[in-house]
Formats: sequence, structure tokens, C-alpha cells
Amino acid sequence: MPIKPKSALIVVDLQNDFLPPSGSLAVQGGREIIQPITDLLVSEDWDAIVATRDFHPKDHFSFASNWDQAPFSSKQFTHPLQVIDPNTQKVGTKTQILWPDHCVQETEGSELTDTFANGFYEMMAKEKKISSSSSSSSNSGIRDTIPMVVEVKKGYLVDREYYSAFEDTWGLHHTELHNFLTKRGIVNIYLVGLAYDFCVLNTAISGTKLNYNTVVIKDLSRSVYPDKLEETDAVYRENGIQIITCEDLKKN
Ligand code: VGL
Ligand code: ZN
Repeated sequence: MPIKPKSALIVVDLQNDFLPPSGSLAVQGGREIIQPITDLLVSEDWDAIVATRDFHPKDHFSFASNWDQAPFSSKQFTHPLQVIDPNTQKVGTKTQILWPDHCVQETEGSELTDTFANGFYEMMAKEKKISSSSSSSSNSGIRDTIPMVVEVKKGYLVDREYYSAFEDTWGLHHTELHNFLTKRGIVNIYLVGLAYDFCVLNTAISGTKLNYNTVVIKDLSRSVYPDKLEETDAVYRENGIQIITCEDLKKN
């Protein structure tokens, strides 16, 4: 099952703070997926490659330290914009997990991990070079043979959580991701990265809602709560998201 035409690879939050041993919100086994994801950048014929980055201001409301509470405790929030829940017509509240400080803007924790970053930024530079030279010539065909490469940041607004790389959890603010993919005519998205039960999952759910044919490559992802893997898989399936492994890509 090789990838279909018009496919994008979305590498979710492969950032220092999500990686053992020293990341502030390290996801168990996260280092194991770095090299295979880096290899995947070039082993398939992607039309687009996206790397997302969680990118919080240091006073972000999801940080336990900003509420004097313990990390991984939960807190109820009413959004300051007084969002009305369409089902109950009441002002919506959400229960939010409070995290350790992580992926703070302009800190090393928010950077993409080195091995992956090298491969990713190299492809981005190559694309820039080719697209600038092909726009000055009449031969635009060259441009279509290499993938569009973009970085998408999320979580930078202080008063809301973004697990999905498409939008915040209130659905009020949308990143540029959908526009990028639409511009390149993408219909299939393949997700890898961290974490399987938070940002990968929620990006995948947004993807299916936006009508992308959405696939998660499970062995190239790791969970914050690995003991709940079966429950997490069930949520993927309920949302019509296909779960595959790297091996499946190599089969005919
Ligand atoms: C994530 C918790 C908080 C993730 C981001 O990337 O899965 N998890 N922020
Ligand atoms: Zn975060």
C-alpha cells in the first residue's frame, strides 16, 4: 500500500521538550521514532511535508505553573470570549489538563529535534531554491516534482489550547495548515509524531472533519498515556481515521 497521489506527510511536534531524557513533557519512547520519520521524508513521494510545532508563550494558560497547581491535574475553563455551546446554548466550559511548562517560544525545548530538523530544513531550503528559480523561467513543471515544505506553529495564543495543528480546542482560531494543503491540492494526510493521544489524534480528527482521507502511522508515534493505547485506537477508528504501520507502506 504505497502512498496515494496528492498526499501530505504531517510530522506533529517532534520537539525537544517532548523527547526523553530531558524534555519537560517527555513522551516515553519518543526518541525511537526520530530516525524512521527522518527517513520517511525522502522514502515516499510526498506532495507536501509539514512539521508542526507547539509554540507557547511562557504565561500560557495550559501550564500548571501559571495556576500554582500540580502538572497533570485538571481545571475547568470558561473561554473569555464566552463561547456558546451549540448543543446546550450555554456558555461553554472545558476541562483542561494542566501541563508542565513546555515548548516555550524561543527556547530550545520548542525546537525541532536535531536529526529530524536537519533533514526537514534541508528539504525546505531545496524547495525555496527551486521555486525561486522556476518562477523566473517559464518551466513551472520542475516545481511540481518536489514537495511543498512548511512549518506550522500552534499554541501561541495565550488563552487557548491547541492539540490540533488545524485549530484551537474551541474551534475559534485556525492555523494556516488547511490553506497550505488546499493550495497544493492535497487530499490524503499521513500523520506521525507526538503525542499519539493528544496532538496527533486531534490533528487527525480535524483532518477527517475537513474531508481529508486521514491515516495515522501508529509505529511512528508515541503516547503520553501508553497504558491507554487501546482506548486511543478506538477514538481514531470512531472518527474514521485509518491506522497503519510503516511496513504497510512497503507492501504492494
Ligand atoms: C501536546 C500536550 C500539550 C502534544 C502539546 O504535542 O501532544 N500535548 N501540548
Ligand atoms: Zn502544548
